[in-house]
Amino acid sequence: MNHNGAKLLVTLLESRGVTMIAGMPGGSNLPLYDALRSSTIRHISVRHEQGAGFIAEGIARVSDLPGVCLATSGPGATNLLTALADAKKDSIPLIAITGQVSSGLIGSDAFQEIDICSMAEPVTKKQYRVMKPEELYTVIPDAFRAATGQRKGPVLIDIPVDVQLAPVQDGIEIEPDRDPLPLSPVSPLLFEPIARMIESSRRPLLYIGGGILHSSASEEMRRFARHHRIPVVSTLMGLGAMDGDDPLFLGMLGVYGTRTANLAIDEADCVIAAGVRFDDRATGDIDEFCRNAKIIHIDIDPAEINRLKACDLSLVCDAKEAFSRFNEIVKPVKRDEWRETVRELSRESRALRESFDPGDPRQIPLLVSDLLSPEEILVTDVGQHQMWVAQSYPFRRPKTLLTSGGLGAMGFGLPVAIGAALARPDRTVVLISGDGSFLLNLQELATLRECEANVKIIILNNRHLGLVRQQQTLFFRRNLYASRIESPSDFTTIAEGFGIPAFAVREDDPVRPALEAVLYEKGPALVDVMIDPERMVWPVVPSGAAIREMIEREPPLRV
Ligand SMILES: Cc1ncc(C[n+]2csc(CCOP(=O)(O)OP(=O)(O)O)c2C)c(N)n1
Repeated sequence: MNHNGAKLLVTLLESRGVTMIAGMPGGSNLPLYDALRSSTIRHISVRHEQGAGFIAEGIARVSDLPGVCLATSGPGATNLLTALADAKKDSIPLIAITGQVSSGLIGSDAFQEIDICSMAEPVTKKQYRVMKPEELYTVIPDAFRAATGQRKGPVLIDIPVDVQLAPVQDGIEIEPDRDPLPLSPVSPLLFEPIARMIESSRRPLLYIGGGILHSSASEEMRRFARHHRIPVVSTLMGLGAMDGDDPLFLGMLGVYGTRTANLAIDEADCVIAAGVRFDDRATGDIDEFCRNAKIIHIDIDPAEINRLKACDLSLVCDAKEAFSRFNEIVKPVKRDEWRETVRELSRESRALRESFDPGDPRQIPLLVSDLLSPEEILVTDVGQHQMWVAQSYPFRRPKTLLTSGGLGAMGFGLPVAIGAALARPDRTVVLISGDGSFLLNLQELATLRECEANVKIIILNNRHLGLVRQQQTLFFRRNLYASRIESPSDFTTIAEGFGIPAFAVREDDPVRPALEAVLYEKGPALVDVMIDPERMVWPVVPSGAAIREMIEREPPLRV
């Protein structure tokens, strides 16, 4: 008998390849901190547990390992919930460890006692309450399998403080690291009808999402699209899977999608939907979505098939395997008319990028892309800036965009950028945020300074909750209420207060020199760029409308 539950947990995490944990100590997890002190795992001290959850997500989003975060019971644990929900919606592997009050006090409404397992139930794949330290021998491998298996996601492990302190018998073998359970092989016969459907279509189109990135299927999917000259549209989560500069790529579809993507999918007669969930942000009115097309749905999660939209053929399969197979069996077909239509749309989408006027906020992501190599990582927060980035930044490589797709959580940006930069010190990580979102986890500037992660922050500052202002303008008779930031914050002074070098760009100042200063500065830096608050995200699809019914500019005000 030579160690306790806490030491055992840390040893098991080390054995799974965990090198970093983000967290904050408190009464119910102090034995874990005691054990971490002498471990090889680097601890990242956050200023708010939501930051810990998002830092862990940042680590997971750029690596193949789950991110790990740690909080105390009660408020520490509840502060993790937003990040867990975010990870669940975007299928990000995350292991959240929470301390719990002593097992004898559970159920007594003790100080900082919260039933976090019940609270986390809808936002995690699995929850574990560990009541004996020896259970960790099975809980930890199971938790890693659940987080990384098939459709990835978050899990929660709750450990009462007395279980962390309880002595552990030596001599139990640590289960060697195992890959998640492999999917049962897909019968080759199932690919055939899909291949025939694609071959017989006149206007096929690929509708791709985050699933392509999760299964590292970009290369196979790109080969398939190029070989058959099939155009590609992407969800927000799928950006980077197809090369943003490829003439076959028609952009992001959906409510804030590009005109070209929305028109193309409306015209297609066969839509190959791969690694997507038919999210309402992508589909608009789901009944009208793909109205002219047969739908082939490929997804690793059987629960997604026919969940929101009935398909004609489906395949429950890893996307990499699916496209490898299609690359072997789908025969090329001549489709001259469709090729011409796609060429036109592609020309239009290119021309659009070149026609931005100087005050167009989409110029800024474009400028950033000029200054960065395609491998660098871009993180966004949530709002207009997120949509401008998605519409204009030509993501060329997989996993170079990190964004809160499913949950749309403001405050995601800074901590996720920190996690990504810690996991990929070889990359530059650029955060494009809004002045509203940035304030939600601003305290993590202290973490950024402390861990010296290479994060460059660009705030597109419109002195508004811009996307809210846009909706109030378009759909609430311009009744702007609570969307104007009445006392704008001085972000350069704030950043400097945290020890981060900062620059400001006024509305008519040139942006490029400041961007260069920030991007080429060694270590973290921030630039606060003033933009015109009147700018909108165009096109936009009104709530409930079909995505072809885009509003392409502001309609006259009807009072
Ligand atoms: C945590 C959270 N609260 C509220 C919202 C609703 N919301 C969506 S976008 C937005 C405004 C974002 O403002 P800002 O970050 O300044 O970005 P902008 O739209 O101006 O680019 C709000 C309040 C949200 N997505 N997340």
